[in-house]
Amino acid sequence: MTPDRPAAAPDVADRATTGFSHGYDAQPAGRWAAPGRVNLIGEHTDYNDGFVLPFALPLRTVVAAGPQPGERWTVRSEIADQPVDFDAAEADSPGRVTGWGGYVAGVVWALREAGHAVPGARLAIASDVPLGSGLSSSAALEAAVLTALADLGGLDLPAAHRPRLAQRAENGYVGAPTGIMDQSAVLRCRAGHALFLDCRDESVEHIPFDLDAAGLAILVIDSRAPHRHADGEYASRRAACERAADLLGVPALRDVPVADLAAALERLPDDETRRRVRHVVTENQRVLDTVELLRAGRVPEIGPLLTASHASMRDDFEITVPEVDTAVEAALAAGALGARMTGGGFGGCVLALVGADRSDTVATAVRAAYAERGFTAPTTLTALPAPGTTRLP
Ligand code: GAF
Repeated sequence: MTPDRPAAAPDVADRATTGFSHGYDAQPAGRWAAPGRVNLIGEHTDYNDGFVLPFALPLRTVVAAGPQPGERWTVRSEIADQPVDFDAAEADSPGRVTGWGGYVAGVVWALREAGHAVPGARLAIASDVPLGSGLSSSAALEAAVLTALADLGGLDLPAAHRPRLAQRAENGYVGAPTGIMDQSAVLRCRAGHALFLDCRDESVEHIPFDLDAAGLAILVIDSRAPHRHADGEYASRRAACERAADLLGVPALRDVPVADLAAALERLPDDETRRRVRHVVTENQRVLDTVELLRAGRVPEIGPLLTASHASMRDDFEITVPEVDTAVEAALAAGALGARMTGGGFGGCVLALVGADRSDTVATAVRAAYAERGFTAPTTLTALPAPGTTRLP
């Protein structure tokens, strides 16, 4: 997003180092960076054991960290005046540490619960990932902290196990019933690629996503819509999907192929449940179709799938709000090849697939549509697929 701080502000990694050295009067042992993400397509499919296709953003959260004696963790953040400090007993009590510190304590809890000897540490956090915009700032924080603690403690933690641990922090300590997509994206994505993830077995394929070569760009538009009851609505969508899978006698909605959708819908008791199921089943198919097109190098042709995904979220899953619908409509009217809300919904960001030379025109059109409706002006970013979590040199 267009950052609020001046363009000449220090780089995020330098800010984390400075936060550490000022806060602790010492130099960090290392710095770890984790990106935000956007999801190209596949929304609310992850907790249905389905498919998703996110890619990492060039916006990062950086954690500078160093050891601390005993089982004690101290965390400073550039968004807080006071550090958060907790010991093993607090880390072992889910929900005890609240606010942004809860994500850090949650990672310590998840690692300890899995039997790892987590080293005491001092940490300083800086981030360019906007909070509350649906770009996975929480997963970025979890991933950077997890990777820092794993490296500092020399923990035996295979890369493929890390997303589940980070997700466990969020589900079990913070108490948000999210799926596995965001943590997988920020930990496993590769530059220049989208991550095709099967959320049932967590197998991945890195799909080349070379927007430059295709003469295209992804414009990410922060809708700036206030999150309206997002947590409760997310949980209720998840519960509805699980109930529907029970009614249909399948382990998860992933097990309903699109060819069997009509028959499955006939077995469901009400229109709302039918629409929730239709979204998930058709969205899984749209992910598979998008992957096929990308594999064949037919990038512009994914546009209609993105737009169909948005319509499904708006009409069947009912997770969009006027601001995101306006952004999608204005982007399409200004020539975007496809556009959709990305992330959990009820606000957050919209992505639009645009000709590389149309990015400014589309952004201007969205701003104009917003002004006409009296919405808070949106911010925009042109996103290229960036790397996942890394230790910085
Ligand atoms: C949020 C959740 F964290 C993800 O797990 C996923 O369900 C997404 O919403 C919707 O696709 O980002």
